[in-house]
Amino acid sequence: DFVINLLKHPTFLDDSYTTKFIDTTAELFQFDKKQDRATRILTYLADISVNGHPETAGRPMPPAQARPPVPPAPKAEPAPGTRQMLEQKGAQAVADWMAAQTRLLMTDTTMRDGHQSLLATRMRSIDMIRVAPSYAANLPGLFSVECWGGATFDVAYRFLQECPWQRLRDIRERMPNLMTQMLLRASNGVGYTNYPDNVVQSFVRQAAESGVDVFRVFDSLNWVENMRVAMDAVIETGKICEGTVCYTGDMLDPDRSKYDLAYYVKTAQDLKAAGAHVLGLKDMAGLLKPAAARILIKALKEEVGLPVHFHTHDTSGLAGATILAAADAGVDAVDAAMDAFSGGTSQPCLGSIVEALEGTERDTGLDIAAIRQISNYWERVRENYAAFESGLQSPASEVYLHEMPGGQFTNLKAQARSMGLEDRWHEVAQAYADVNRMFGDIVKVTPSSKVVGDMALMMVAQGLTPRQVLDPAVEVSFPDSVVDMMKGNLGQPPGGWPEALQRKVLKGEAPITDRPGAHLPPVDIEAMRAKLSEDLGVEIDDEDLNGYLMYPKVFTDYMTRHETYGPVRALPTRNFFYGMEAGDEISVEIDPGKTLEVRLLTMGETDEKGEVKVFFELNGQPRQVRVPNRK
Ligand code: BTN
Ligand code: 3PY
Ligand code: ZN
Repeated sequence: DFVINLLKHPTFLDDSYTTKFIDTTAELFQFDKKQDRATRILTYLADISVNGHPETAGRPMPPAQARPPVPPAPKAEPAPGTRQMLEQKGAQAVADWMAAQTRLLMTDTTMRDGHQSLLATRMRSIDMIRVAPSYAANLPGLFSVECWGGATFDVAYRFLQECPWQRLRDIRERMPNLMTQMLLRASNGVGYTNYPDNVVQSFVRQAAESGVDVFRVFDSLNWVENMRVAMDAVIETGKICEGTVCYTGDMLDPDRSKYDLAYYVKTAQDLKAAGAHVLGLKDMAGLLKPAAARILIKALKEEVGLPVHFHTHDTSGLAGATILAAADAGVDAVDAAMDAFSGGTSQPCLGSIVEALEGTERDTGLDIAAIRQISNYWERVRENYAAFESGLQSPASEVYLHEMPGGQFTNLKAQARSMGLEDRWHEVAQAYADVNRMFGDIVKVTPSSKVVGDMALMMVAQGLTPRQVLDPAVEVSFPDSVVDMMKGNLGQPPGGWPEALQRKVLKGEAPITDRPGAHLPPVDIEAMRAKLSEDLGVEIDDEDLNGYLMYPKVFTDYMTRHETYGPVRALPTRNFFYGMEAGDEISVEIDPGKTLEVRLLTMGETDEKGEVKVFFELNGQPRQVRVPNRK
């Protein structure tokens, strides 16, 4: 396919793409396929303009006064930042440098966890790429920008019709002085299941090559045994391995002694022994209270000896207080999001932390005016995603009951809504807490959190009590994800699974207790490539192949839609979700320097075949596209 070949053409990848490229690589242009891409984009615009986007139907609209987001102008050439240090001195040198800083280092999570936690992960690449040069020029003192991994990989292909690898390359290129950061679910990659070792290794290699600098690696049960394959693969690339322990429960509650101070220190020491350059402390639900943070951070710093990078969520409304307590206790780096993407189930507000520490020993040194300007951009961006807002209006102390991760909260709520359980949300929250206890009090983070959520929804929907679930005499049909987890296929929690429940779930089948990856034969990756290439009739490069290995069906569906709609990633977000109205005019840059000027003139009546003719002007020339009216 021409589109794919062009986007992946080496000349295009290194961005030396100019019109000269057309002259020197005529073989790519011998069919008039360029026009083809434009037609595909017009087909998409016509379809959305006539039928609406399936994902925004019936959802709140952007505010009437919404204006296109304009990124702040870069103030200067990007000053050298952490990226140069990593390139020139290596991962260990960056870790040593972190530990030697007095100032608090900051990671901006807006482009990953911020929108994952507030907008169901729906932020499109174009909104990130356009502001990346402003970050590079105006905030060169950031530690890193989290912009990849977690749920963003899957959502890019599945819902946004765009290539996650291209997003990474584009951000990397426009932000050459800042380290990019990703979230990696260890053996679960960026998926929900344990992958064969060689798939995990291949994915990590590709992520490093396409532009990831810092890998935050965690396991959904905090089982270090199941993190080694991913951590080793990261270390081998020369990038930064942030071995991460997830925080759960309440460290200072004597009734929950499973996750006490000694547990966290021991896990952190195991991560250090496994080769972590940096220790990640991942409070995915925002449960770490300020008093506990003081004790925990101090102990980790003293007893482990790695720089500590703290991540939390503001669901309770108290995350700012916890960050300041962690800063007092000597944490090296923290995560926060730009104003417009902070608070609630997202990270606490980056600018407010910078302000709070100004003039103190931990002064971040970041330019608060630059932060405000970038945040104003994000405010405009967020307006276009009104359809994906969760409606959560205020802090929720209930988070200490259910312990749901910020990235899951809104998803589970949407799942509950789709099952007609939205007005029984507080029962779902209670059931979630009950399931956690039945499962033996586990770490709940992707994918273990999804299993707990599946079980909780099922109990509320069927009116099952914990007592009934545990009663051997009551027949229960457990969700597949629960059966899989009890088989040991996500690994082992501290202390193992509760035996009676496990027996009931497995109906006599024997669980595994060693690493799930040890039971999965290596995938013949090159055979996969050949087969996929034949099935799709296109060349499959390394990025595509790794996308396919993570999500076979999601990837092939994406490729099939690409045939019809072309590079819709280039559309402004407003038009991607809502199409155009008669008289609207937009610019669509489908390649660097190659821009389509699109005007929608009018839409015709629906004809006898049920089709609508949509009249455009494309770069001044009249064009018509016919699409089915599905309304
Ligand atoms: C998706 O599948 O949700 C994202 C890709 C867009 C598919 C287009 S949107 C207009 C048309 N109507 C549909 O239901 N699918 C296509
Ligand atoms: C993810 O794995 O996507 C997460 O955000 C976990 O917190
Ligand atoms: Zn998070």
